[in-house]
Amino acid sequence: MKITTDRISEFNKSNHSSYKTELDFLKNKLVKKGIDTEEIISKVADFQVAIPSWALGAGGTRFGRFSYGGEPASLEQKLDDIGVLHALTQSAGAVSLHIPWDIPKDVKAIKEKAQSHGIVFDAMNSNTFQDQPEAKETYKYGSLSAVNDAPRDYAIGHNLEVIKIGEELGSKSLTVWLADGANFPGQNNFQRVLQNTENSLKSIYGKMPKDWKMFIEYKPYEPNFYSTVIQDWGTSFMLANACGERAYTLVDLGHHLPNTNIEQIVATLMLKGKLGGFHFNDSKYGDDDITVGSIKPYSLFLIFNELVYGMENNPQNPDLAWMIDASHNTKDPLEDLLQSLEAILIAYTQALLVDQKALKQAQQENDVVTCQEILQDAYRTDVRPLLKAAREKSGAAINPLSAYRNLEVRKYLVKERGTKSKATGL
Ligand code: PSV
Ligand code: MN
Ligand code: MN
Repeated sequence: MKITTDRISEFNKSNHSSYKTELDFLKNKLVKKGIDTEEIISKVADFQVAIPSWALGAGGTRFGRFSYGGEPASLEQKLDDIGVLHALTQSAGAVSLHIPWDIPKDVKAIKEKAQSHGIVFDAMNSNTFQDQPEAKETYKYGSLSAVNDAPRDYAIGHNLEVIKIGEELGSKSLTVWLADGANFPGQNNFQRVLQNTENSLKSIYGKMPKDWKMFIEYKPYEPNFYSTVIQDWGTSFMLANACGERAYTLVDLGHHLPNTNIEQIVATLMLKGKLGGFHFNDSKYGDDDITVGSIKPYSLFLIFNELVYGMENNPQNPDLAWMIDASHNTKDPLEDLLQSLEAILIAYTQALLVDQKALKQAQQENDVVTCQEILQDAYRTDVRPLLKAAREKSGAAINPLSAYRNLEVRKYLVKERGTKSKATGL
């Protein structure tokens, strides 16, 4: 299904009148505070978030999986779905592929398909947490950390294969997330598995093309429940430093124990120039992978506040690879991704409203109350009219979710692909 610009502008016309009044009201308010609203609108219009190939089907749990109907059954169809998201929002112009779930059969055709939707290939994700049917070695007791050479070399080889596929597609980065760890005390020698992981990552890094980056994810638990080899940002940071300049830590919002101060982690990594990638989602308990901003929107704002500060003040940190990493069972996955994109842009816009100069002064004067007021004033601003303006500026739908429903996209996809099709994913 191709959503044309004509259909979007037609839809926008019918949504125009009320939003313009809201926008004028907000602009007036912000201009009085000395805020350049046009600059904010441009920044928001430029913000691009990659969509992971595994989020386009109804999410999996180990207990069951319920197809939503019309799920993409091939990589081409996944790109078509992202094409729908991008046409509606103009902020989802990238895909993050998972190998082996998305091995392209015809690279040229896949590249053409992506190009036709304005989609580029963001970070490639390797998978050493599942044994594939044809696998020659098992990852049952670890992959890059394994105590036996054979599975370790096999996992290294897989990562190199992923890089090769990524090179053909035009990707420039590899994301490594390891499930490696132990379920019981005594199972692993902590030092040995960490050293093995470092050596393995170094050997992948050494063979990566010189213009590629490596992103190292961390996660405190799951699937292992006693220990995880790359359990926290400190471990990831240390491994990235051991690998070299083009290796970075990747923060996934769901990969923290409850109440961890993620914004402080972000700030620390950016100061050191080592925050490379970012996975958005939300959680109540652990790696719940639910819709961005659905549980802790204020935390999301505080995290964005540090990201914006870092983007403005830390030239030593590279441009970030943004991605949504969510996947769950009950919603239409495309609607869910539209909600996530909305939440990301809302938090970003609110963070752009923070009066950094006034905040610095209040911090300098130890005026704690004013510091808090400044942040909360930005957070409590309903910035949605600015988002709508950004969307209109970039040719997207003013309200992507209602456009999606209005255009009956899902109905069309079910008609085309059937009710039982299933996408690969977690
Ligand atoms: C598993 O926790 C996970 O959600 C990681 O966050 C990865 O980024 C993703 O799977 C894909 O491998
Ligand atoms: Mn992730
Ligand atoms: Mn995860």
